[in-house]
Amino acid sequence: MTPEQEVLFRKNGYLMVEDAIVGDDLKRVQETFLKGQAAAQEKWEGDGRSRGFFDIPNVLELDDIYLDLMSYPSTFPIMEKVIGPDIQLIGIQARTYPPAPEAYIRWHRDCPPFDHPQYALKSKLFYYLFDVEENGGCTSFVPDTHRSVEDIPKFDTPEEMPGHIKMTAKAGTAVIFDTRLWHTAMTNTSQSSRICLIYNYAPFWFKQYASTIEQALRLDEKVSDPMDRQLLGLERVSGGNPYVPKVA
Ligand SMILES: O=C(O)CCC(=O)C(=O)O
Repeated sequence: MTPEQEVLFRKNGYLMVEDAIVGDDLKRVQETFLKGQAAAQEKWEGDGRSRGFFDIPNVLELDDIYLDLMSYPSTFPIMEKVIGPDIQLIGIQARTYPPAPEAYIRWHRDCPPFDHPQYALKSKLFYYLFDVEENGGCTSFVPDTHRSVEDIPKFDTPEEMPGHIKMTAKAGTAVIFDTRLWHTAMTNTSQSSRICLIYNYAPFWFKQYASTIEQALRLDEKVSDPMDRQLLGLERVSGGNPYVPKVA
C-alpha cells in the first residue's frame, strides 16, 4: 500500500486497484466462474426463493485460483495493512447479480462505526471479473461515511442517495473498502449480469462464516502456505488462538 493509497483509504473508506488480475489468471478465473455459475443458477432458479443474486457455493475448493486470489500480490499487501497482522478470511462470495427492476440490496453498512486507532476492522475486497458499466449494478459508496454516527437516510431507489460514487470497473479491477462505509449495489438496468468475487476479511477474533470453516477443514491437508493457513483459520496467529486446536 503506497502512502498515497493509505491516505485515500483512510479518508474515503475505499480504494480501487485497476488491473489487479490480468492475463492468464483473469482468463482462468473468468472461465472457472462461468462453469460454476451454470449449476448455481439452475439451483437458484429452481428453489422458489425470491432474491436478486446467487452465489456459487464453496469456491475455495472449486479451483486453486480462488485460494490464490485470497492472498494475491496485487491486493493482499493492502488488505494486510488495512486489517493488521492478525488478518483472516471470514468469507467469500462468488456472486452473480442479474439485471432486475430493483437493486438486490439497499444502502447499509455491515457493522457499526466502532473504531480502532490503526486498523479497519471488517473490510471487503471485490474483484470484478467482467466490465461493469454505469448501469450494470455498480457497487456504490458514500465516501467518508465510515466514521459517521448518523443514521443512513432511506430512499425509494439507491440512485437518490446524495454524494454517492459508482464503482464502474474494467474486468480485473479490485475494490477494497471498510465495511462501515455506507454502501450498496445500484439497480442493474443493463442486459448483463454483474459478476464478482467478494473476499471478506477481519481480525482473527471475528467469527468466520460456517461455510468458510467447513471449507478450511476440508482444505487442511492441501494448504501449506503459513499465511493462507492463518487466513483460513487453520493456524495460530501470533497472539491469537486457532479455531481448530491441534491434538498432540
Ligand atoms: O454487491 C454489491 O455491490 C454490494 C454488496 C454489499 O452490499 C455487501 O457486500 O455488503
